[in-house]
Amino acid sequence: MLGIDVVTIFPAMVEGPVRDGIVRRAADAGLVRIGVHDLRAFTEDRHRTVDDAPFGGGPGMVMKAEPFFRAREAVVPAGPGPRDAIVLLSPRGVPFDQPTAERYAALDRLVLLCGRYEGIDERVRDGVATEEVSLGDFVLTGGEVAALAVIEAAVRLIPGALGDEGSAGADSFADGVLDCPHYTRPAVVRGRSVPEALLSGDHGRIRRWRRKEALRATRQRRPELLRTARLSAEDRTLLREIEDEETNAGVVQTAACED
Ligand code: JDE
Repeated sequence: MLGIDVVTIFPAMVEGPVRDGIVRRAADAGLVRIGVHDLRAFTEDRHRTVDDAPFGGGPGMVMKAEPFFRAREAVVPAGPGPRDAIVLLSPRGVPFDQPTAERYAALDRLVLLCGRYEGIDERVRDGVATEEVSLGDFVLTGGEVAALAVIEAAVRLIPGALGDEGSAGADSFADGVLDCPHYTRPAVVRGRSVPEALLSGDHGRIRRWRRKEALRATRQRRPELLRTARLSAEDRTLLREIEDEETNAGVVQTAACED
């Protein structure tokens, strides 16, 4: 069973969200164990100091290394084995993605280290963390929200965690392309109709429409994904159709402009 331990100076920021939803259900079902640890419990001084001024000067504060070393010794006393990861969340990390979530879901132990302030003493990276990941090119005030995102992404991939809400197999990214659009009743909302193919009852046509719209969204929004996606011969035909539609749309527009 996967055990997740979060080390943070704001345990309440993490405890609330993990005691709800899919993550709580997975924990109740015995599919995952989640522990939240207050970094201040691993300080030694009377003031429970977790940060200090940067060597070399400059603004802001840096998180001290020693409390993280002590937290690691308490949480993983023997040190990380090959089926464990000790992950520092930070904008300096390698991008977190679906394959990383899949790898974490299959671990024995996932330790998430949350930093705050302007950064963290580099010796935590060198001596405690086994890897450093980033959610994206933006800066949060702390790693807690990033840790929660990593927990959700991994826990929902544990077999049985999604229950009867279905399998993770049809997600965006499951095969490297974005998900198709979805519709539910009624068939017309504020004058906006459901695409005709979805009402046709023709399962071959519906499947083709969904795949084409998934590819269209990926091409428009995340074209770089198409270079690594697993594309079938039919996918390539659908992409050629999409390209032709765009060319034709351009011609119509140009003609309309000339009037
Ligand atoms: C995680 N994507 C973004 C933020 C930080 C200026 C101010 C703050 C451990 O070191 C950190 C961690 C964090 C929190 O995580 C993120 C994040 N994925 O922001 C800073 C850096 N520069 C430092």
